[in-house]
Amino acid sequence: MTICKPSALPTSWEECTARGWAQLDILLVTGDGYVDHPSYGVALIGRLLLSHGYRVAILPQPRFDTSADFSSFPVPRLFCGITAGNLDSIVANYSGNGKVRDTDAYSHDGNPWRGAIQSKTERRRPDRATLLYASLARSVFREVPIVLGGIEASLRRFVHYDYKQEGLRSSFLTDAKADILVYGMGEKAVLEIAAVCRRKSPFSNIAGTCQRLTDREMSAHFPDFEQKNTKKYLVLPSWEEIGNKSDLFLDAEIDLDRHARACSLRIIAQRQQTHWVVQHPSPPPLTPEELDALYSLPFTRRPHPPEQEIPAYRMIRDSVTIVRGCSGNCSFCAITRHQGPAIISRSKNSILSECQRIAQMPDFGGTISDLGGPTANLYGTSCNIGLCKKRDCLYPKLCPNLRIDEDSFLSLLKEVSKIDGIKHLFISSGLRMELLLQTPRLLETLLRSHTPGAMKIAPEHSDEGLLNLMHKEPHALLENFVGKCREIGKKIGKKIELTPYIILSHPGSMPKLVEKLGKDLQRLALKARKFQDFTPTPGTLSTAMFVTGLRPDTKQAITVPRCHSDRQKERRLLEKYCQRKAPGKKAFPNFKKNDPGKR
Ligand code: B12
Repeated sequence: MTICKPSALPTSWEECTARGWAQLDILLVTGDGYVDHPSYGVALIGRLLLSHGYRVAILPQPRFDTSADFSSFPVPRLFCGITAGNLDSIVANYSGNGKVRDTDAYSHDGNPWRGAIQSKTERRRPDRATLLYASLARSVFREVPIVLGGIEASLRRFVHYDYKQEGLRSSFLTDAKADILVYGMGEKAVLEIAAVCRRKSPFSNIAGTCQRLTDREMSAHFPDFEQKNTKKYLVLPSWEEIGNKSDLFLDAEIDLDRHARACSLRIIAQRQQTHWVVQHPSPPPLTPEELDALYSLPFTRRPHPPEQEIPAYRMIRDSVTIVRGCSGNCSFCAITRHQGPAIISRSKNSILSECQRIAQMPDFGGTISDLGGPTANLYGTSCNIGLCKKRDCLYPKLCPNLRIDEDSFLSLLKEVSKIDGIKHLFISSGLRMELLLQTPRLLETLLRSHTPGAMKIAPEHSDEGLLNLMHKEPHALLENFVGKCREIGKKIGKKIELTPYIILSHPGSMPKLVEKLGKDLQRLALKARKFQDFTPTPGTLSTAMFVTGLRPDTKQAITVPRCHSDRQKERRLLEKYCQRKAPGKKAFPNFKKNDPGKR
């Protein structure tokens, strides 16, 4: 099969003219080094627009003390799109404790600075990059619509918390000189925006977007808004009301979470100073066929310019996304509010052909590093009753209506492993334990052949009260799972390593609970190598708990380790346990042989 050498999207006007372009339709600005790979949001959006005939260029990590990099391009004919990159710029630039990161996985050489790493002169990506890039674009491309998108803008579309600023901020639409904001996965919205710009029509009710409207525009867009029909509108507490009573921030976040889970078609409105920030309903998620088409676009799967060394790229270079969406609804994760709870699985043939393309790349090393997504083993799952409003398929226990298709994942692993040139096939994305306990053949196959070193599991904690606040499965399930894995290990004659991911200092936590966690992990002979301090990132329920000190269900007060010393204390405590040797006592008091944990 001959492969014609695709080329990445142009990143300079010279590269555009080299393609014979006399004009540019769309310029996409990103805070990351540019990698033409489907794991990169801006690359996917750029390729999609190009495949629809638009002339699209990418401006990666422009300087922000001058508009020169923006004006090095002609004024785009349709719009200028802005994203901070694959992560929120504050998450990329600062640790959860607000310390400046001295590495940047999404920049050349992992160097967050434009000059030598020691210079620490100018950052490659500014804080709140979306805002700065939008104002630079506005200053150069005066009449052209500015379109915000990507994880940062998406999760900061309403009043949100900024842990670097240690305070609440209004929507990025309020602060940015921009015309419209694309939230969530942006394929359908960005194509509609391009078509509307081509027709030179005003932006109105585009699914998957947010707009900032004056009172007059509000009544023009929604003549019946004043009747406050709650079936049609969800009106959130306003910026002013939240400013006067911060508890209302939790109410707003609970409403947004419920709305996202239910994939509700209500229009959301939040008053912010003199305007309304309005969220139009989200478009239906992509169909599996549309997702397949997206991943079959001719990505080079390489950085551009090619000489860049981007650490995050190394992690995902030979990884394949097989599923979108997650219905785990963990309180500290923003996926529900961004990718959504609907599970979309790609077809086997589409995944196989992507793996074949990777295996035929000249410098392929023989290893497919991941067949994944937010949660790899939600692949192939579906719902018996179609769609419910709660979409809480995994919590507090597996929903009887969740259909798990063990065979489809097993046959996918088998067929990918048979592809010429593929020596190793790993699953590195998150795996849900309660689902694996329902698929013992898949679990055994993963432990036997598809786990790079230790299997990563995400219990996050062992205290039932905290697990409830985190919306995570009960501790007994971890015991069951570890017991099952060790049983399989004996059967296949392989020492099974499990790496538990742990979150410390989550709202509701306190030192005695870390002690308990340390003891529980010891008893299970699990070494916590990966534990992170809770980071109050925008758009999660846990962040709302962090801000208000209240639990979402009862609004009762909870302890929140906010100050550095409290967070350090938790970390030191668990580190102490991880150093200690595990005591001899019986490890799995609750593990019952051959009991996969009834549902
Ligand atoms: C897979 C994944 C990973 C993978 C790969 C990440 C990657 N792609 O490079 C790995 C495991 C490496 C990873 C690591 C981390 N991750 Co991660 N990750 C994810 C996950 C589950 C999916 C990301 C993904 O592949 N998306 C696919 C791309 C195509 O989607 P996208 O970027 O959202 O782009 C779409 C839209 O945003 C929009 N769009 C994008 N750009 C633009 C531009 C314009 C103009 C427009 C209009 C639209 C638009 O359209 C795109 C296509 O639909 C997300 C959850 C999510 N996104 O919902 C978390 C997530 C991004 N990760 C997160 C975090 C915190 C991390 C880590 C920091 C964790 C840690 N402590 O180490 C690390 C940091 C990365 C690193 N390399 O060091 C957080 C980020 C929180 C935040 N607010 O920034 C998320 C949101 C999960 C969460 N906890 O809430 N991650």
